[in-house]
Amino acid sequence: MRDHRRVKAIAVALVSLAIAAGCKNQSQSSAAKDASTNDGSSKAGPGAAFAYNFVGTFEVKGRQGIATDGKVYYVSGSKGLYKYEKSGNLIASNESPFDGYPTAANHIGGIDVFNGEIFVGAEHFMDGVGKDIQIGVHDADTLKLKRAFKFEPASGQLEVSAICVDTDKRVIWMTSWVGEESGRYIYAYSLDSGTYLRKVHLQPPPQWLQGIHYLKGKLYVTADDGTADLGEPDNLYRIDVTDKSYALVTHELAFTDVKRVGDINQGEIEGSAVDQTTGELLVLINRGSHIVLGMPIGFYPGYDREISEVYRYKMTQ
Ligand SMILES: [Ca+2]
Ligand SMILES: [Ca+2]
Repeated sequence: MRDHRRVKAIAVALVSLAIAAGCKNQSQSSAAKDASTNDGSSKAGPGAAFAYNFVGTFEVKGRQGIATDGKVYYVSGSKGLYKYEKSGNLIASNESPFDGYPTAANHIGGIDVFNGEIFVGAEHFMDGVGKDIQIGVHDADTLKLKRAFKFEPASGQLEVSAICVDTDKRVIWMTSWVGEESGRYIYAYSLDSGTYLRKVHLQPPPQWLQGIHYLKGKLYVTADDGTADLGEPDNLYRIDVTDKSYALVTHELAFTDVKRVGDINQGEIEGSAVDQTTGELLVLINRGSHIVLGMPIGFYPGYDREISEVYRYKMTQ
């Protein structure tokens, strides 16, 4: 209880500071909205391909995935697709994204965009288990479904948490969040035919994958492997994928600078993408909801709702 009051007091103090500093966020209702201890402390691992410098954040509606073609941002919620101008204005949404799916779906994990089409990792998700995984291909203008590919159950994949397109080899990659295979494998499909190609064994396997993106021959995954209540950061890893059945995993970035109210890290990592026109890493992070084993059990002190934000990091080599 004492902690609760202390956190609230810190939040109120932060809001007062923000207003005193001429911050333009006075219309925002939640104290948590203005809370920020982002100190730029996120650090790349010793074997990282890039250095990452925090640029800023913008709030979005969806809590799952982020993608960009360099012109606009696309965001997925569990049951919605959204399109944003880079200034942050919402310009299109589709809150009936499962219309036309050949098999019933009720959950979207991540997304990617390539050549005017959005690639959606969709499934029927119930009680922590996914089934009927599908790759939905949506029109990037209308956000509506154009076609869908079924997954291959023999792959062993139990869920789809994220998806990306290797635009060079024309391969779609998916991650899973559920089951013993979560993090142990990523799953490959043909971009053109939707045919299942193979799964790749990650060494070592990162825990609880939530995002995947492709950049210049490498894959990158976000892992919800930090326990927020213990102040542990979530992480980004690089996968040096080849034609072999396994691929080595290297630590890229620890997200130690996620915004917070008080001392507790309330952030939970989701999808990732790279804006190749700006050289920025984009990572969707939710905060405020207290999540245990994937289930929201209420809000952290200082929050009355969950806030979904995209963090931007300038990448340099
Ligand atoms: Ca997710
Ligand atoms: Ca976490």
